[in-house]
Amino acid sequence: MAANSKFISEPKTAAPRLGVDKGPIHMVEAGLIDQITELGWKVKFDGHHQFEDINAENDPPIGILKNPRLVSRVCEAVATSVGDVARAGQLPITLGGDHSLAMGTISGTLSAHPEACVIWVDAHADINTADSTDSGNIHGMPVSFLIGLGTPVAEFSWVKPLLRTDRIVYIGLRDVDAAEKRILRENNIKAFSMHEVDKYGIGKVVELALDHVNPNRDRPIHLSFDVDALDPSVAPSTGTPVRGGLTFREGHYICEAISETGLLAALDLMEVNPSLADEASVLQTVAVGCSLVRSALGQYIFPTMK
Ligand code: Z70
Ligand code: MN
Ligand code: MN
Ligand code: MN
Repeated sequence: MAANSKFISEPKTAAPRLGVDKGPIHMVEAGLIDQITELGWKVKFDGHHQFEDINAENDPPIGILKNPRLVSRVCEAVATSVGDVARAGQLPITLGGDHSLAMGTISGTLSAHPEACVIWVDAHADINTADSTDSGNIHGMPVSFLIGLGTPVAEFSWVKPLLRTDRIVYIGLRDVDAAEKRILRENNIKAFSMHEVDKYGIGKVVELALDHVNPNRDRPIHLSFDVDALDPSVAPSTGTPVRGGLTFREGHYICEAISETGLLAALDLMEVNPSLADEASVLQTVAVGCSLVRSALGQYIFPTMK
């Protein structure tokens, strides 16, 4: 790792389903900061991003996009924070929260590391455009904004289309809208769905994913991990659980393998939603979220192995 220092930002956005903004604080209260300090990192905790002046009354839909001003303002603030931290040679970690936040985190990463690639681990492709979305949920759209697909939305004009279609790769997909499948195909965007995870095994899938976006293993990596990529039996407390997901080990393997490259430049751990389940499920999901972050930060490396 370039710098033995990191930054945790803990943004709140208004997801259409309330509660996803409470995920981050649960992970911090579960001891995540101490846990990564224990791994040898120097941690700076930035706290929450809150915009309580924007509410349902003054944030009506734009087209069918829900909570557009709130999502845009939070993401823009997160882009600035993540960009500043990344430019300082540190590793920004963003805990969410709604996955729309990745518009901010990836914008920040690319402002600091234009050559960076993105590994997007998710049950969903989150690549609907303003034209193709059926739900109006912006968490189903961040990738299209980052690439610059579809009709531009003025509210999000600060998002620069800096992400190249050959610098993002998906792992874990299994709930992709028909319009999204078309977008992926037309733009030649590489995706390893659960079908490929079953067929090749997670070790091969991560290797192929890295070969695609990072053939020489020289580009900084932004890992955007939606906890709903994991099977609901592993991570039940999330907004849109979809059965048939990654096992506990497959999820951790992805984080470990990326850690092992030494190229991790930014990490998102998103969609932990403690309001959606019983207490045991919340504790389990929060614990898994913390564990994934630790794996991405090198927990698996035993001194005798290096
Ligand atoms: C669906 C849509 C979804 C979560 C994305 C999005 C589904 N394709 N769920 N992220 N948590 O509404 O565009
Ligand atoms: Mn969401
Ligand atoms: Mn997502
Ligand atoms: Mn998802």
